[in-house]
Amino acid sequence: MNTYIIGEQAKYYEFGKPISSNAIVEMKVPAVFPLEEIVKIERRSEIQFSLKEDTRVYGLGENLGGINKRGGRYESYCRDEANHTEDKINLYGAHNFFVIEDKEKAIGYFVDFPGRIHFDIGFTNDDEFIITINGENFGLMKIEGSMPSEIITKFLKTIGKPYIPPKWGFGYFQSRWGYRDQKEIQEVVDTFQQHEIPMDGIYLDLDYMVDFKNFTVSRERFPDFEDWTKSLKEKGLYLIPIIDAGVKIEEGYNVYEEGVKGDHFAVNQEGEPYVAAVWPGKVHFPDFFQEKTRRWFGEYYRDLTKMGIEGFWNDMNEPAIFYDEKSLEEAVDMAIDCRGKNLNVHKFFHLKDTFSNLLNDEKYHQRFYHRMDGEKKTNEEVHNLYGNYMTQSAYEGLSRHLDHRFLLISRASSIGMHRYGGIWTGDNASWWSHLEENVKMMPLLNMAGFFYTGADTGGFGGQCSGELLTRWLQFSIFTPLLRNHSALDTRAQEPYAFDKRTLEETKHLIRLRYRLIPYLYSTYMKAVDKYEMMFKPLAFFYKEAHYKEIEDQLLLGDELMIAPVVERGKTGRRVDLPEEMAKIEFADSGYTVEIVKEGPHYLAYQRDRLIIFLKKGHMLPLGDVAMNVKELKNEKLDLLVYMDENAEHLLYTDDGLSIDRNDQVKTIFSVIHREGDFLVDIKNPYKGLKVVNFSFLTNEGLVKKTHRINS
Ligand code: MIG
Repeated sequence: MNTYIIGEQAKYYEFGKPISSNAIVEMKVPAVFPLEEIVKIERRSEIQFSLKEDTRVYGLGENLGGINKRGGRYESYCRDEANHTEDKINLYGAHNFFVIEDKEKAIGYFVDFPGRIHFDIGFTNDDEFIITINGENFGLMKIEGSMPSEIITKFLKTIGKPYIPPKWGFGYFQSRWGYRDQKEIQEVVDTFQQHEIPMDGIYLDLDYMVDFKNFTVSRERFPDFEDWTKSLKEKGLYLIPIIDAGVKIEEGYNVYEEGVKGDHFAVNQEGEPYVAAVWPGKVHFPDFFQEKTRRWFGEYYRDLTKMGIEGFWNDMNEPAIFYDEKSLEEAVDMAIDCRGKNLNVHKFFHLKDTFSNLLNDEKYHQRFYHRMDGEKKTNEEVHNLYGNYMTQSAYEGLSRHLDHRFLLISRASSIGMHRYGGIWTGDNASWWSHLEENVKMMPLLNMAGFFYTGADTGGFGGQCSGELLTRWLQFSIFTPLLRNHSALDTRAQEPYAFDKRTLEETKHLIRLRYRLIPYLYSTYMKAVDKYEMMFKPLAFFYKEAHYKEIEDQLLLGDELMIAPVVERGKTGRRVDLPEEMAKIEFADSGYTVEIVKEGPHYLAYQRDRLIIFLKKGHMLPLGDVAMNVKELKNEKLDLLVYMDENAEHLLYTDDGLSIDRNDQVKTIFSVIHREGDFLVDIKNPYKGLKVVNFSFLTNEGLVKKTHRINS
């Protein structure tokens, strides 16, 4: 075993010869420290921790089950899981970082391994946390610190800065699997405009392609794609096409032919390109583990950037597999064998299960191989890196094709991929419990480095109600990625597809999102620059056991606390304030503020309101409403200041597009409260800022003051 130090105080234990998981970017410096007794290695490896009465375990990123993972079991193994029910132990991401905390101390661990890992966190035995790693070669990073937040910052430094989207990525996006063609999508855009609901664009699902072939555009359904894309973009609207991992096997299709010629596809045991079936029918999977393949695949994104596209979503890259040739053949043979027979119940169910288990059967992963630095690895061994490398390929390609930032999200991910793109959290459903999971998952995704992220607002599968969409938006207007997306054949989910009440409520919320963009964008950038989470559990900052257990209230940035309603039929909810805060209640016509004392409260929270909390000594900036980010000028800025002796706020006011972030242009607002007066200073006011409307909140009430910028 070798031991290293990474950065400041992250220790790294190397067992055997780990396969790089693409996660750590900071240098490993050899150092000597004692062997952890917790590790046991036989063909598989086991790490054991004992859990005390008050031990909590936070982390594992994209997983169900809330913030404190104790009492459950989970798996790191990227999976196309279409049904996120409570019993599911893995989803699309493999995020092997967690923090164990008890009264005395907190320690963070990252298991650096690209294959299957199982986490039994006090599930089998209440006082035992057992990690089973499916191999002998792996790394284990250990980080100590006084608070989880400090440990997480250290961890984020070792894995490198998260991907930064363009500012327009903070807009609202409408999406639907099932928008048939250009005409239908244009109608969606027009209807948003008629209702004066802002948006920054539309995600294009499978149907824009010809026969599900990556990097093609159906001329039949999208007759003038280039001109349309460009004219939308002039208005500040972006189209974001989907790219799937599988490449259709079809003579004459350039990606297929060049892929075969260049040896770019993952191979079977005989060394032939492996055949699986997904949307296009039979496909080969690009072997993203080869550098030359990453470069090769990344070049194709140019076919679409040439047409004006500046954003993509990479889907099915766990990779998802409907069936493979061998298994389908076996299943069909079995069915034929059953023909005409009087099947007993076991045979019948075996037959039935054989077919339903074809979908995403994990044994396929042993049948194809990746080439990694000249070595052949089964997909199973390095499974969690597939989506990671696909997204790296896209990122590097897009960085060559475009001279500014672009939007890129992926479904499958592992830690390290956060440097190349964001993630959406996959095929959730229009269930209240999934809104709640969305809330709880956000901070855990941040822990794993994924900052540009969000769930399908309103839910992907199932039928959404107007009430659910409104309540969901009351949360997701704070998530960097804000996309309303729904599945084929589900109830229409655009804000105007429900009743008048829902339209009014959702329109109001989406417009408010645009007023929040200066704040959200800055909060994102600060989190990136300071290696801090954007969404934070109360547990990471407040020591009382009571606050540690609250998972449906989150801190956002340094300023806010949010406490969304995640249940049907509510007109209020309990909110626990860990300190005195200003409650801001938005209604159609503006907002009201009120200072609320520390402790538990039952607060009215009507559907047509939005309630957030501002911490003392902090400010909330609110910009203008605009129909999209391009049109956001923010000549006038409202600044609500909950005064302490002084308060300061920093806004990132760069152009939102440059890769160098124009040296991070920032505007700094500061206020000093002295002898009943509020002394204001604005440093480096951004271009176009004319008026700042201050509202100073103190125990004496609200004082308003207008500040004009002389230019
Ligand atoms: O097998 O492209 O998660 O967002 O709409 C389903 C169709 C494939 C899964 C994605 C979803 C997308 C859908 N895709």
